[in-house]
Amino acid sequence: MSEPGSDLPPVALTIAGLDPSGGAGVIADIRAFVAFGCFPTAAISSITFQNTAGVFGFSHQSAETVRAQVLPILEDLKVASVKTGMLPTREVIAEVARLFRETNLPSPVVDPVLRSTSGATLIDDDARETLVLELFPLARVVTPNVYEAEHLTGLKILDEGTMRQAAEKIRDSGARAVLIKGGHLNIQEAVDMLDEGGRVTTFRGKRVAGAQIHGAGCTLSAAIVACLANGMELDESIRQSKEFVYKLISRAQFTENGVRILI
Ligand code: PXL
Repeated sequence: MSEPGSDLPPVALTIAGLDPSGGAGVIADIRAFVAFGCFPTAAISSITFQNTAGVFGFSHQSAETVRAQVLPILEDLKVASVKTGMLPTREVIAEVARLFRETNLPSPVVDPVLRSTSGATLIDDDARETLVLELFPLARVVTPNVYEAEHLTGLKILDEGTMRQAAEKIRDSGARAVLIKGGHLNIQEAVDMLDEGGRVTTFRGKRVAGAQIHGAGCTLSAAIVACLANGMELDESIRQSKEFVYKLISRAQFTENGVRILI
């Protein structure tokens, strides 16, 4: 007989916000995990009240309720790969960092979520510094989009040169590796840039013209987590995840509010 648990698919964990309308946050993460054959687990950092038109409120979780969600998972399942998404407050960020330091969770993919596609702020102003100081040094890779990279660095990102500078600056603030998701950049291709300890790799893909797509950033980061859980290297995980997101974006559909979502 095989060891208990050894026949399970690779287990992926997301610690992130709930978008009940399904496009972003943990629901998007879980869909990506399942698409890559992972067993999905999730701890909710905040229940948001939103749809693609806007965010109408939140019920943030406390440090205790985040911890109380994560620990029983770890007692039961061997988590192969983890992602953090929306972490709304200083206390939640500090608790998540503590969980990474005190348990055998693998280094997370940290998606530094600052605001929703609809423009709502998803993190307290006084929590950004905690995210950088406490969580970036523990990350396998930090995955900001262009907006987030600009806010984290104070740089204006217009092209691949400024993307590279921003990636280096974020790495200087303590992250081992940084992937800037360039899908929002108004250039011909969808360019993502990985700076891993100073080694820069550029990933190029076709760009689908048009409006921003709710949840695309979460989905890319979650797909990377799933690929890492399957034992792929980081570069290969990014390549496969980009391909996956491109396919989803090319068949995205509009909601009643005229915003595109991945289906
Ligand atoms: O896409 C960023 C994001 C992350 N997490 C939650 C969100 C959003 C965007 O709306 O709602 C919960």
